[in-house]
Amino acid sequence: TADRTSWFRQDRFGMFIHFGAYSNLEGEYTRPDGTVCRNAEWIQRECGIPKDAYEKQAATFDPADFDAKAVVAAAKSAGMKYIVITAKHHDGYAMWPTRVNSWNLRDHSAFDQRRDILAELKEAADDAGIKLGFYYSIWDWHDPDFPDPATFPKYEKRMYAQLKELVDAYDPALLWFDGEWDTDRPHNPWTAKDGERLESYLRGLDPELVINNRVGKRRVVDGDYGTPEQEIPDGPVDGQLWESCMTLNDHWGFARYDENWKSSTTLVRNLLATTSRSGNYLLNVGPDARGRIPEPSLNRLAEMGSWLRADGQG
Ligand code: FUL
Repeated sequence: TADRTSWFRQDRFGMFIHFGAYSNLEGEYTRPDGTVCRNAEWIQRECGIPKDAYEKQAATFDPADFDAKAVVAAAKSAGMKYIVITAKHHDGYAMWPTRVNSWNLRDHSAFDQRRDILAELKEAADDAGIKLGFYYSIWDWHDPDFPDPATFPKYEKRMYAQLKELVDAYDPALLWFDGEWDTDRPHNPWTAKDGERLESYLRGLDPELVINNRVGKRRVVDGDYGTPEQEIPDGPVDGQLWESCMTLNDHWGFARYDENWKSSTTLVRNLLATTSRSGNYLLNVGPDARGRIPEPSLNRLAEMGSWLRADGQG
């Protein structure tokens, strides 16, 4: 662990990116009866969008303005050293041209089929000396074999195949799992054993991978580090590495109505509180339907960076 996590312990400050088919709705779903339901990356489930309606809207997703260089520049401007982007969130939609199914940005969108935003991000990140990692949700609302323990192994096989694609094609520095928790409707069959098996599979593919604890059941033995969410703990728990992830406003995915931005003073204070307690800070941006990081987010990142540089820490 000591070796593979040395960059992670050093780098301290990263950018989280929540971007997926939900971004296309920009946080608002208009039901057939005209009423509007608001949410962000959970919109499909929380607003009860039928599967075919969600698929239909995803087919119009065209993030033509996604600019990997600009994203990396924004991260750099803040003093961030690594980026973790949602390769697949709970809706199961893959943001790279997976060969496992057609529920992905190349095969189910209005986006330029020649483009691959994860490849673009990897190249831009490499050029800038920034590490790239992927968020991957175990919980999957789209795969029909997910919820049923009897068919779960079929889903698991596809999940392993997708993760191998990600590791082989983009050589990520980190994998950020999520959706391992117990859920009802449908029940989440993921067990601690499943987590151990997946983790050792991934270690076999690439021993250098840094992996968060949600690969298993968030026990100290699961993965390399703990993942407090929207909070800054007092310090390490059981001597474990940790990374606090946090939103800039009140949502992870883009929500056009959410103006509740944290001030850059608060953000700098959070960053310092986290790092002074030996944690990492993973601060989130949610690009809009066109793939653009919102202006208020860009401004805050730049302000954080100029504060850090003026203080001689950048
Ligand atoms: C949570 C997810 O359910 C949220 O949508 C978000 O991705 C957050 C970072 O993790 O558990």
